Amino acid sequence: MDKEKHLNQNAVNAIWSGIWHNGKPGKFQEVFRHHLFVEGYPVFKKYIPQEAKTILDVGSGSGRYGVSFARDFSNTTVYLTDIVDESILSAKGLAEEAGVKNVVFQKEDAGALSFPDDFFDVVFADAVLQHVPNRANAMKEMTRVLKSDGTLIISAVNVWNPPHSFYKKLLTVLGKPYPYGYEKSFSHKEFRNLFRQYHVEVIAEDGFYPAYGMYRWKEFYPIFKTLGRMANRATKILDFLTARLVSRKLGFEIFCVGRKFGIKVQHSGIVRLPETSDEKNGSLIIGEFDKVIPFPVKRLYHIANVKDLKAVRGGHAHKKTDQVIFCVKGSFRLTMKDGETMQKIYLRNPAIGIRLGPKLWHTMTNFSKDCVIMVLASENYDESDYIRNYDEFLTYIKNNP
Ligand code: T46
Repeated sequence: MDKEKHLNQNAVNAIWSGIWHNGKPGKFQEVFRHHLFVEGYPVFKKYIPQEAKTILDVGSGSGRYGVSFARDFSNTTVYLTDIVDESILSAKGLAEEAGVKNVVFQKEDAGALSFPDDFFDVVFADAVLQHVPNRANAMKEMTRVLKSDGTLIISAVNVWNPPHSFYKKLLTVLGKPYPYGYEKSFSHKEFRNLFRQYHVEVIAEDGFYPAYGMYRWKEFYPIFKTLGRMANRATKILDFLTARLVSRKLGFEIFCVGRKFGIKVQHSGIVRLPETSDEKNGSLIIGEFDKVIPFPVKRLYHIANVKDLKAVRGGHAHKKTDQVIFCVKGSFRLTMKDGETMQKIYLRNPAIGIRLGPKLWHTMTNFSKDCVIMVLASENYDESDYIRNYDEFLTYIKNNP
């Protein structure tokens, strides 16, 4: 496993502005020929829905992915964004060369995007999260600007690509420090957990170019150029026989594709609390009631210490009480029924609450051992406000549409 050096955002920006500054005009076509891109692009492309109208490329770098999406999805507007001016310049040059017009260039910090909520059909970030010092902010922002049911695609270097880890070690031993020594390698498990934490349902996992780690050794011995190519062919055959198992597990880069969940039942909604966080000092989540809670709050209660993991709580609806439910620690499953539609959601992010309006049947199950729930309610406790029988609930909503 990598031992990451922690760099702040300015230091990371300085590294990248140096890299793109060297990408002088005239060399732009080369980025399309780079092996990593040649291997990666077709694998990413198949996860972009044909009907996507807006794609955000976060940390677009040279622009090779964003420009290619714009070329291949001509009814889409692709927003290429990067925190480094030199990257934007490189990407603009590439778009000009490729002759694509359906592109927008914007300087953006992945951790503080200027776009409104629920704006993009696809948010794509190739090999960016591994460079971002504040990953929580970047995840929060990327999922904020993504539409409900939109597609999130995030890739990073794979912790399970031994040739790459070895390459980094060898550079260090030879006194040639790896320029991105601070980068974090990811596993699929980490991606899955991260996606779930931000309420994005994982729909696919993939990876590409397992041989790249070895191909890079050509820097030390030229023979590895040939061996890397041979290894690449071998992995392609193995992938063909194993439904891409080798690339998915051992790819130099791996990625996760997810769909942002949306509320499908009536009388509900998502309440997002602003959050500031950093990897070292933790997070601060703020709820100014009059700004974020859609009703005046009269009561707060917590549910905790659920010892029986098979416990079932809730199993009722309210006639008048409006509520927002948060999982401040651990996780649980919330099932909601409005009489026609049922929806199940795992709550696990303390900054994301679910509104439980009146006339919405709700049940809480699958509690983690450490689960702590917090509920804000519009009314004080009143047992006569509860409907605790499902048939009665159905009759009630029929008579009180
Ligand atoms: C809800 C879900 C999300 C009170 O006396 N005062 C209160 O403020 C509350 C919330 C409960 N109680 C009494 C009523 C019951 O005798 O505490 C007992 C347990 O309540 P209940 O079985 O309703 O707990 P849950 O977890 O099933 O439901 C609670 C809330 O009651 C309910 O409004 O929407 O959490």
